[in-house]
Amino acid sequence: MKITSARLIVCSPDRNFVTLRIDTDEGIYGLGDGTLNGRELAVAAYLQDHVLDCLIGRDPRNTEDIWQYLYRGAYWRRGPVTMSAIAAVDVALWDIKAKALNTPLYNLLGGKSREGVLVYTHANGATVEQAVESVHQHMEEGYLAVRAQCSVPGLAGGYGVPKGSKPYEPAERGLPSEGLWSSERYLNTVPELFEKIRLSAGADVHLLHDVHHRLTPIEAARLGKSLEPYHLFWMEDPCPAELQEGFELIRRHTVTPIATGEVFNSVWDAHDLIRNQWIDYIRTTVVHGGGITALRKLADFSALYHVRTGFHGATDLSPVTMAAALHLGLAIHNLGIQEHMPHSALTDEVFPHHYTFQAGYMHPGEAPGLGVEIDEALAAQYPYQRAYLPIARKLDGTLTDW
Ligand code: KDG
Ligand code: MG
Repeated sequence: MKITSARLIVCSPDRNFVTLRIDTDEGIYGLGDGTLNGRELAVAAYLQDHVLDCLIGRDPRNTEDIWQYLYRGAYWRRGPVTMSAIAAVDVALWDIKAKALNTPLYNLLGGKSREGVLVYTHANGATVEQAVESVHQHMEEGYLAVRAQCSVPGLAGGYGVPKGSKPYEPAERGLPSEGLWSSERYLNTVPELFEKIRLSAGADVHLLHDVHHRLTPIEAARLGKSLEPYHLFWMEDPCPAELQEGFELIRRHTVTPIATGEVFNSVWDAHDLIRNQWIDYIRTTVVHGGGITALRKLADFSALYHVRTGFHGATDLSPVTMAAALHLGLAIHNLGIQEHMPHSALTDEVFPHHYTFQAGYMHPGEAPGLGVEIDEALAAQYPYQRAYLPIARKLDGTLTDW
């Protein structure tokens, strides 16, 4: 089997996506996702200008060799743009390989380790009360695990809080907006939020929270400690993770489980976190972490240290990545949970797919390959529109993590 063409489809059905389609001489094609929120065109240019021509004539079944060719062979390694580009190719090749064998992708990754993938969704509110209500709504929809976020008093909006009645979407069209942040007010609000949720929702529901890199390690340690009575499933991205040993300090002070890694691109970003058991869940995604070839290795390495997966699954990862994550999640032994932030109806229309949600679990479906298509005619009606993630500043104007 030989690759005969590789081309990009960049579209914006409610938000931007970069999709790669690879075709073969046997009439089988595969899809890959290369979406990097706010930097989509950098990945598209990397693929178009430096990668796609190199694929022509190669056997798409040689996923390991092609991965090494793009990673090692480029000399300049890692980084979100490079690794998202490699992921787009890698996932499309796994899609082809599974379609050629007429089997769902999970069968090539070890087969089923479970009947469904436990997922969590997002409850948001401008106030504590609204967020509590939102948790209950999602429980009624069947979710067994819910992440809760609310605004800090006096500071409208912020990460995870929708503007108005539209579903929350992190990127906004146009140039970046700026908002305000106060760690002090935040640290005083979050324990109250989880006290109210736990009291009203009962002991069984899994509760999660995303700090979104906004605290220092000692502040995160305080938060983790204050959340212990509400036994969270995890506290996510407690602080920026460039300094891996910062997590040792958090770990020393709290038994609230820790998840991190949605911005990681390589096992090397998490090497110390994992081998020192400073985290409980690794969140690196298929799209930003170099594809299925790389994520399978990361999951296996994590398993040696009792670290489970909790792959990122926000709306800025296309349905192609969602499907890839579900196939991987069904197959690996050390699945923890999968994030599920449902796409808009329009996005789902552009990317028809076989994955399903039922009673708290998702399943990738039984279609050969990934089980995701793209309606190119519909996609063409929604061209790319510039959009960025917001910027955050402290009350004195200092730029801080959003
Ligand atoms: O593009 C940024 C989003 O993917 C991120 O803000 C979402 O933190 C996130 C999450 O946990 O879903
Ligand atoms: Mg997050």
